Amino acid sequence: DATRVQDPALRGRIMSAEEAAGLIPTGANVGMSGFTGAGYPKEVPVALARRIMAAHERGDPFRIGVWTGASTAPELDGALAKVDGIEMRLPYQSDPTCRERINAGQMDYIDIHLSHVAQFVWFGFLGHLDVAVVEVAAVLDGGRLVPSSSVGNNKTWLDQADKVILEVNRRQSLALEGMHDIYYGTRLPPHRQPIPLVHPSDRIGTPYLMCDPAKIVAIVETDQPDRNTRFTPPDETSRMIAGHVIEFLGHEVKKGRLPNTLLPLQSGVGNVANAVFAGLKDSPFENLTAYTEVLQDGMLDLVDSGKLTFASATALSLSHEAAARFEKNIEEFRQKIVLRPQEISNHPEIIRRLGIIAMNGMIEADIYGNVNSTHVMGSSIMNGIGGSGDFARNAFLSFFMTPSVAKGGTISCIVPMVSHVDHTEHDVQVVVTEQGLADLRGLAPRQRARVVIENCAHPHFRPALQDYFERAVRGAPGRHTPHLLDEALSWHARYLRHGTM
Ligand code: 0RQ
Repeated sequence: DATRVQDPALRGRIMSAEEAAGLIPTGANVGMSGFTGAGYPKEVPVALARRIMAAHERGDPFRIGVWTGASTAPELDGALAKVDGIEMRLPYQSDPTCRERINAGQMDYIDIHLSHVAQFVWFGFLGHLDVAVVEVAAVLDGGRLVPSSSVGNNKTWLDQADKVILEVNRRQSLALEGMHDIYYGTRLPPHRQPIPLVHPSDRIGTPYLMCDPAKIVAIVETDQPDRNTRFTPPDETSRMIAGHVIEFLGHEVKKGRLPNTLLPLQSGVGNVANAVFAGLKDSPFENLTAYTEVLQDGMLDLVDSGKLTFASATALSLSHEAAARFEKNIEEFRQKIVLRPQEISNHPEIIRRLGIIAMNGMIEADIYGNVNSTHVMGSSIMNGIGGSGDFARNAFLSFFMTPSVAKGGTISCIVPMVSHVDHTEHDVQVVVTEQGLADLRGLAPRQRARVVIENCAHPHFRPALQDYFERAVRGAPGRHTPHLLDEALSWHARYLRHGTM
């Protein structure tokens, strides 16, 4: 039997993507699975986009709210954005067409801490969830579902939506069964209890998502693969940033502030994150663990090499090559990897308890250590805050990393004042560029400015930053965090006018 739908009663609800998309009305809020290009529905959103386009051609309005775990893929965000089918998007995206529409003011976007999304829905803060469209690896009996390559907010979507559409993906390995840990112990305040997770490998829930079968209105079968990000070997800049981070961790071990196993690692996605994990492979640290959102190639290599003994995440985000390796050795990886709902992978209580070492990318930092992760020149969204805030504020140690310059050296990523703030100076302990590392712990604002400029700024921009800071110290009305307000954002304004800071 080619179908992975074990419940005979539900087999009758298998239908085409077109028929399933026909069950989603205009104006609906739709909770879709998907996190960093893993485990997103691949058929229904494309069929829905066709339906929306046809409606628009007839002159009928048709737009929906799209809620996800995090970023998805061209077949979801891209397809729906291209036909102007998204009224409101949340909580994180990285799709070029979405970005363009959001920045053109044609699509609304709410950028939310990833750990907040599920509880905001339960609190009723975001309105009603009408439909869930969730990819699973298999449908078992009694409403038990084998989750796919990401968990994200699926538990909440299945619980909260009136109607559920499942995409059963035959391409996802059936051996994923048992890799997930879905915690059903969350409650609403004032009835909340401590979350009983004290080690990254703890299992506190069940391996299955649960869904009331009566709510399942459609099942669509697919064998399309996940997006799979292309893996590029770390470049020189990323390797230098990673080198500074690893040297610093070694220093912390020597000082007795960290054990030789470090503490559970979290890292954002991208080249720098992969470089950090590549660097850790050759480091003296042993028996590492990860408590993170996204498991990338670099982390999988570290599991393979035995350096990383256990990784907890909410999604896999692997290259084609790594995904194949993962599938081949999935039985072994299942002992060392667990996928959880994002409200648990990113939970502040757990992050604080475990003492996470958080490492995230940024767009820019200012001389006092405020960090902008999301906006270009103050007003255009890049992706979103993702989980960086969940981790940064609650971590044992929080790193923010970026090359010192962007766009061919025309932009300094260290600026007098950030053009948008995602992580305040209170949440940022270490700033790293390829130039060096600024350890801001225990430093007052003027002390922070000196080390950020000295250690992190590119030599081309360093004198101008020094000059700004010195004049601010002399001329600002207050000397605690000295700024010249007429000038603080002049670097960005100059870039917008002249194409260089
Ligand atoms: O744009 O490709 O058009 O040139 O920003 O920059 O250097 O490739 O770095 O891919 O690591 O992304 C902050 C966006 C960094 C990412 C950010 C331009 C630059 C390029 C990307 P181009 P790089 P990365 C886990 C945690 C928030 C979410 C998060 C991010 C593009 O890390 O989205 O941390 N973080 N989640 O040219 C103008 C500057 C710039 C700039 C870079 N100062 N001004 N443009 N760029 N610096 C994941 C999840 O939560 C799901």
